[in-house]
Amino acid sequence: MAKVLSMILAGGEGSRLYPLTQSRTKPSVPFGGSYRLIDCVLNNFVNSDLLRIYVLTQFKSQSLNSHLRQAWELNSFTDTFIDAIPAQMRTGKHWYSGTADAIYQNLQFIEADDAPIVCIFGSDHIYKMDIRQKISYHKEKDAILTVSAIRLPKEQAYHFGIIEVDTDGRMIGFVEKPSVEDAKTIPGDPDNVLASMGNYVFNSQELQRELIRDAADEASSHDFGKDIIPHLMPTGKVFVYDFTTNKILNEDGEAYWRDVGTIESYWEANMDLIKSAPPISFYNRAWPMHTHYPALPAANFQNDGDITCSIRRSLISDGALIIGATIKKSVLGFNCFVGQRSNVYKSVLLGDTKIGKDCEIIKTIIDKDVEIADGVKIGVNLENDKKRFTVSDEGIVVIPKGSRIGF
Ligand code: ADQ
Ligand code: ADP
Repeated sequence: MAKVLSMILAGGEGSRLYPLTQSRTKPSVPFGGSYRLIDCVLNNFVNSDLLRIYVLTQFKSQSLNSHLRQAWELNSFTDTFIDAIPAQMRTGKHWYSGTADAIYQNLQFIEADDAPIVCIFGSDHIYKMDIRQKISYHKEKDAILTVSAIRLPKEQAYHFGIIEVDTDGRMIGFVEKPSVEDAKTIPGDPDNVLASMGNYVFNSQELQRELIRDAADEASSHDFGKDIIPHLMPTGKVFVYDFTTNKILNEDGEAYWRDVGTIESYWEANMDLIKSAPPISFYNRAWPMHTHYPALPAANFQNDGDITCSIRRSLISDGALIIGATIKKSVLGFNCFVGQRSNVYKSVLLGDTKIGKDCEIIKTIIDKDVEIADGVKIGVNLENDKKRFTVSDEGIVVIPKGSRIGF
């Protein structure tokens, strides 16, 4: 395998995930009890043995930096690293204007590196990918750029770059976030489109040339989806990697990929983890999911006299103390306390949460450091909740970090 340099775009503001992104950048949003969103892409690289990684940060990056340091620091004598690069205005007094500008402003790290292949991946998707397989495909096709793609329902087209491909895998059409009406569906499959997964394998030389050209183009928005892909496509050397062909060691099953850009999709992706047959599994020991585990005792469940503790189909992280409460179809992050007779259902607790006695918490996302007094009901009367909290169109209540409710 040729030498590979990887750049992770981790500067996303994540405005549609507000208020979870009120105090932190999107890749740092906790997920699945023990993880943060960025852990998926980092595990993909680490498990693919690709250990030369720059993580480009910008907005509200403190908790992301802290997580990278605690979970992803590489100490080795070899040429491997996972280094955060904060936005430093290296090319002028402005922040990153688009994803291509984020890479352009750090071009010196690519120029200084002798890796012929550069991977550029987003950081806010839930999936597992053996990236080596994508790089092999890229080389087989003699591509200059390879874009990963997945089939999605046509109704979602406006969130994604929509691709047309020929029988050889060559990209022959690309429109960034078209309207649903304008999106080209897959031939013979009028209900679905082929969407870009926002991750790219480039030949380093061509990438450098293209970024320098794009930076000088005043009409460009300096974005991979809007500018770089459409500009490179006519060369005939942009190829499309079919994610469904990617196989992870010891696994078969459907390819799972979720963009968790909205409160609804974030909640759904958490719920996916606790289905009786989860569409993505973090249990494969040949593909471990690394993260930072704080020094906490194992989860503890206790009855209180006649009041039984009932946990059903839930993920509960370390440090939990659940006394005489019912937790069903929920995901609990580190250090959660739930008191007697409380009922937590279809909810996602990000951690450091304290729920008192006799509470009813339904379909609610509770950010970190939240304390809820005895007897509080959330998610039961949505009209009432809307006066106090963010409630998504689909009826998911979100409690912001640090809230104290009912005191
Ligand atoms: P979007 O997801 O809308 O579309 P974008 O918001 O630009 O693209 O984010 C891409 C990645 O870059 C994310 O991981 C984000 O966190 C990060 N990012 C965004 N702005 C950044 C900045 N200024 N600095 C550093 N990092 C930044 C893209 C593609 C579509 C594709 C979807 C798939 O443009 O074609 O379909 O991803 O989700
Ligand atoms: P998140 O809500 O994203 O999980 P954390 O609460 O874990 O964020 O904070 C991550 C890091 O941010 C901490 O390890 C600490 O270094 C820093 N941090 C958090 N809150 C503060 C604060 N009030 N003052 C200074 N640093 C803080």
